[in-house]
Amino acid sequence: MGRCSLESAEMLNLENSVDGTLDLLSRPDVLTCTPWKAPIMWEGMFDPDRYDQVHKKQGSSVALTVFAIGRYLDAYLETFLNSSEHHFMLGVPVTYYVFTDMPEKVPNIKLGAERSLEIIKVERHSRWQDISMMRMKTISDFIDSDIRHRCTHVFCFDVDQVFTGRFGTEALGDLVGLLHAYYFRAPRKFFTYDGNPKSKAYMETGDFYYHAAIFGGSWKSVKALTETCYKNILEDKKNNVEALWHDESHLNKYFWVHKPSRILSPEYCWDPDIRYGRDIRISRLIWAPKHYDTLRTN
Ligand code: 5GW
Ligand code: MN
Repeated sequence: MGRCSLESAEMLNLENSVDGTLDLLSRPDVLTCTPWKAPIMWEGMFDPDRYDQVHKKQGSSVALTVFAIGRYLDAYLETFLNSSEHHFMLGVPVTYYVFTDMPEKVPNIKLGAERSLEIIKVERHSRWQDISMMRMKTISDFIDSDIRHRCTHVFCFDVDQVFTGRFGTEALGDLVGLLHAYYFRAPRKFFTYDGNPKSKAYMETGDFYYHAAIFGGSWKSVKALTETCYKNILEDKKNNVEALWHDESHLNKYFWVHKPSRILSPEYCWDPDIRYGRDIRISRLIWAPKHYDTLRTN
């Protein structure tokens, strides 16, 4: 990873006045801005309290969407939500949207002030690839019918993860992507984009390899992202193709065409099995252990 080519934060595309206070040179070990002048958020670059103050004043509010279908509910949901109560967007109002096929099994979580939880029943798709991909349609529909009336921003999460540090308002932006922990140190030729020209997710090259376990932004931008990805997934189905990494391939294509306005470093979604290195100064969220043998039986 090279240095940011910008001398100071004022040359960034500022989404928010407080972005002008980012210290892009405080992390010479990693890339802190993209060629299109969006910040890449690393520990040490920002003042968390300043971000909280500004977002409180602006009246930002966040929807967190998460799916817990079948065995993933018992395996992960309670730990995910409890840890989120300690670390996710503590400065602003949060609404959890839990999508599940078993509403009665959602655990009772003690929520902080200005935090609430909605449970939405969804059908269970029999193929796991469809469980993952069809999240795009469900989120898109729900932003239209509910979220856009109640929240300024939306963040979409995999459930098989645990918050371990601040995941705060510094992550809020118009269109937000996450650098995949396995690829951020790798050269572009190793990125596993979809390589089949018949798929709508096909791309020859890209900027970064983004991880589909977390994406977010303003409700409008997340609506556009999820709707487009869903339409492209459907088009692929019509043509009898499936992208290499399913929804993640479509997300990567979307971010190639529509550049994120803000990017989260892998500190925001780290796999503790990877060698840490000095570049990872904090893990704000970690991958939970995967039990594919018992969880992926369909
Ligand atoms: C089940 C088997 C194989 C793959 C996914 C599932 C599955 C996913 C499921 O049975 N129930 C479920 O709720 N999911 C949701 O989709 C979870 O929110 C999960 O975090 C997300 C993506 O699936 P993952 O986490 O297994 O995918 P990877 O890319 O993290 O391995
Ligand atoms: Mn996952």
